[in-house]
Amino acid sequence: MTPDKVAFYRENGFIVIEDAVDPDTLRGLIRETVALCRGERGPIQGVTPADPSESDDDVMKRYLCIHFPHKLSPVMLAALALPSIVEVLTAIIGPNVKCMQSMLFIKASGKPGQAWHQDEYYIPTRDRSLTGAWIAMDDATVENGCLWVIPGSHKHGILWPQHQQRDPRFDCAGEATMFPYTDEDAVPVEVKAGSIVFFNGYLLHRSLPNYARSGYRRSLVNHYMSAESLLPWFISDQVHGPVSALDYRDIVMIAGQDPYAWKGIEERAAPHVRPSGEGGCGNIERNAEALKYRNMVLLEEDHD
Ligand SMILES: O=C(O)CCC(=O)C(=O)O
Repeated sequence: MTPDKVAFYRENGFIVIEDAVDPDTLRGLIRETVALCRGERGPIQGVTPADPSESDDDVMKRYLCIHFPHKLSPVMLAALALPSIVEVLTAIIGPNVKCMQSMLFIKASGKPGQAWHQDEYYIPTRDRSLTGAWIAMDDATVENGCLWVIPGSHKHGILWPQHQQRDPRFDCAGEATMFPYTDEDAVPVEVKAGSIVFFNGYLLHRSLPNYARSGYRRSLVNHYMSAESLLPWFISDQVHGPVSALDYRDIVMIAGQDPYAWKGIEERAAPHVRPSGEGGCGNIERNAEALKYRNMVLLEEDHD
């Protein structure tokens, strides 16, 4: 990470580092993706263990995204702290860095994208250190549903209100609204397999469906922040005690010292499949309490 790369990141809110993952590691991540989807690494809420007669393709096509794969897979756990990731994050966050989340996108042909959003909306670091590392396991293209970002949109430091959208191009996650940009301000982030896209938690970004006729757009996305800051994070509609609510401690240190090591580590997040929306977004209504907590409003059918 040269000073001009850091400056580019600060200005634009993202940076692509090419060849950040070596081919062996990449092959290992792809093998592990298959094993997780087959249910071979342990139970994942929403994953049906595969029958030996089912092909890897048939099994991977079932899932859009698995949250917290590092909880079950030592390979995904090791990928949180790849040398290239540590180098970049210590340059843009600081010497002490913790990870609180991983997400494994499989996104087979035909699977939806995710609407405009800011990751800080979901993971409230509030110290503006939240950084995603989006590891491309396949070449990511406009056709197969790469990331799109609005360069510089992180600079406002504003969390734009989210509403629940029902656009069939997107999964069930909410959509940011009221921001002063249009789709024309967005740029696609097409990258080769083995590249990592680092992006700021306030950066507006989205992805479109995988429109390719076949294949996947697999990526492992990990989230990090400064270890000095507390993380008052509720996950979904789970209810936690007062101490947990003040500081989410289901973390993995990837660089430096943990100033709060004395608190220990808690098991809070469980691996689960993200609802893709293809069978409807029934979870949205079920999670009404969680939506209320996040001040998210359900979009009325006749809403413009
Ligand atoms: O990879 C995608 O399709 C969406 C990823 C994303 O928006 C995120 O990691 O916040």
